[in-house]
Amino acid sequence: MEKLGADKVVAKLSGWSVVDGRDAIRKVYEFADFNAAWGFMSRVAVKAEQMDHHPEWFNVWNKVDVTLATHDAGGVTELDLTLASFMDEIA
Ligand code: H2B
Repeated sequence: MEKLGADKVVAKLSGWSVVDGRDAIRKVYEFADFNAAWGFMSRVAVKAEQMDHHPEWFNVWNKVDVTLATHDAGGVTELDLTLASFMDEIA
């Protein structure tokens, strides 16, 4: 899969930033409580399985810290843009 690059992809999104020293994008989502955060993660998990494209993420109570990159490509691709857009849509 062709690398688009983190810079180009964050320009098309809102609230995402380029990870320091790596071709990857990151966003921290904040929800009302753990239940809302976990609901979000559950829906993203189903989508990730369908896409065979999985987030790197870290959850503490109502926060979900997400990093996206395409490991096979060694950088940010269309798959990351698609998954990030899905996350923004349902958050
Ligand atoms: N997720 C992400 N983020 N990048 C990948 O390159 C990737 C993946 N590859 N999920 C898939 C699964 C690969 O590891 C398996 C073997 O298809």
